[in-house]
Amino acid sequence: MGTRTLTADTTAEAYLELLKDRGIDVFLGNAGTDFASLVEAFARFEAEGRAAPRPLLVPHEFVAVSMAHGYYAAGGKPAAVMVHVNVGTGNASTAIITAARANVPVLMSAGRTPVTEEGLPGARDLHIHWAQESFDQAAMLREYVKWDYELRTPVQLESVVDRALELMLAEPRGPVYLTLPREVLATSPGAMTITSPARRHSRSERFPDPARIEEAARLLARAEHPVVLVSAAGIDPRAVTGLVALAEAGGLGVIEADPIYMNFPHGHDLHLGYNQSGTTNPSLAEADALLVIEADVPWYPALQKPRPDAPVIHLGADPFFSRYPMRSYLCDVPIAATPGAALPLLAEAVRRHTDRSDVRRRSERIAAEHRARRAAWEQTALRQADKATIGFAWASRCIGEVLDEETVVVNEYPLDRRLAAFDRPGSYFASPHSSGLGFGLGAALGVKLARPQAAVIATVGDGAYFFGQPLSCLFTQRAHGLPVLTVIFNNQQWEAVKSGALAVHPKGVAKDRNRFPLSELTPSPRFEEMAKTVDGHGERVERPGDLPAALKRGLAAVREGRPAVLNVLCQRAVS
Ligand SMILES: Cc1ncc(C[n+]2csc(CCOP(=O)(O)OP(=O)(O)O)c2C)c(N)n1
Repeated sequence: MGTRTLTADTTAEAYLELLKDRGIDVFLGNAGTDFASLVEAFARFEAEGRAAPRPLLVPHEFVAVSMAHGYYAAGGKPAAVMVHVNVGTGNASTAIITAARANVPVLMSAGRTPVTEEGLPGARDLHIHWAQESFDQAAMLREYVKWDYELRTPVQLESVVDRALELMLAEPRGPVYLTLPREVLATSPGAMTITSPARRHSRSERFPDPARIEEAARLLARAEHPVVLVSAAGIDPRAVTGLVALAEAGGLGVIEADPIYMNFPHGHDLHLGYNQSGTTNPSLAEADALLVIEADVPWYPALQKPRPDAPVIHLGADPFFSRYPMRSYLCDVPIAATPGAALPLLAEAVRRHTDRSDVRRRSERIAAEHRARRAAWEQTALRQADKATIGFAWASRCIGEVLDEETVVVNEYPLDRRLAAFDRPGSYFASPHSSGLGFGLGAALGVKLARPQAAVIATVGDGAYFFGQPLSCLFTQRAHGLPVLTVIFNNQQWEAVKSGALAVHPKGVAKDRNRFPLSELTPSPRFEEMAKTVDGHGERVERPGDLPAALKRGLAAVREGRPAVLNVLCQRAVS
């Protein structure tokens, strides 16, 4: 059992050495006066060539946490984020909600205003030190983090950091919040010996209840139209392989329900398409057995429910979504398990229970449906090719055409998965369902940080672009060498807000007069010009025929290391 002695002058130095020892390589910071000893510590590590997490300044907290999110989703490693006291925590909070709902671990930390008014190193010396004190700073995030704590003394440093990491990584994962008072960071920790490597591991697969696997396999095997609905299993590539094996073992059709990852290859014959943004997949109506995998909203009950006699199986690390206040999907067979571990077992059981000729019959029928649906989607896109205005379907198809082995897309709403084929695990990330707008731009930078070789494309609406703190993102792209191609689907409105009004008031005055106050984003800015502020490449694209070449130019710019922004003037439906 190894130990290591830290040679740190301050607790800040010891903290960073400890993080590095525990495998935290990235420290995304949005600093204030609470960072005094961390700034000094990073300077020292640099001067002395000592190992520490890489510090990256990110000029907005929301972007920093979104980056940590993308970094974990694409690379499987958590990052540390630190922000300035209560005000920085406030700015970060939307992204913490998103990480919590997506079970993404983030070591979230913040300074605390100095406690002492005089007398100690680090005591209060600015007006903010009084006004930025909170009674309970962590209260702001407590509903969305798995644990919060304050480091009160360096004596506890190792125990506190290890507790944070252990809970953040225990299933289901999620963000934790640690506050670090300025005086504590500034004090000398004295001689400090830590356990190294750490002995507080909490990564542990959850294997399924064998009886439930058998029960599920029997139900799926005897159904004539068994259907899988999946949203978020694909963060683990093993789950994708397991799902392919399962679908092939039983002749199961797979629907991706508002997918936030690539869960099942789009081109696979058993892919039955998507259930996206308040729409219904036609296969839901005929399903006579349903397997829901890591899907909080597998269908929209107000639009269409499965047949009442169809048994429903839910599989996931937490198939009950315990942190959601209300959720009422029927569940005949719960399987609480890590999909990457459970799916191969379920595939094996389904293979045992299913008659080969049944599998062939179902698979052939689904494959024919798959081909027919794909052909219809393709027609929708092609019909938009020679319109005066770019349509969302055409724009999505053009993006689909530039995808290769190196490309990764982070999609905040507009890209239509039906028209851009993702077949590789880890090639697609979308906004988690809590949908704190603006996620996509920062998450794309995190993906690029985790996968420097990838060509990363962020697809966002003009609304999402505003929310994503675009100038902070462009700064971060240039400052830290993380160039990304941002494609703005600019429909000059918040269409989601307009559609919401129409859905609730289908015969209202807004519809009658075609006036939707609080949803119009006009006059639209020249977003493409923003790229120039960081020596990037910017273009405005208005005609369908111009988009393919513009995308190629944008990708060429990012391959040269320059941020690129395409401002694509388009509409969802074009006539
Ligand atoms: C932080 C936050 N504020 C507000 C919303 C509500 N909201 C959901 S979608 C949307 C509009 C998004 O606009 P855009 O990205 O242009 O896409 P469009 O709706 O036009 O397709 C808004 C304001 C939200 N989800 N998150």
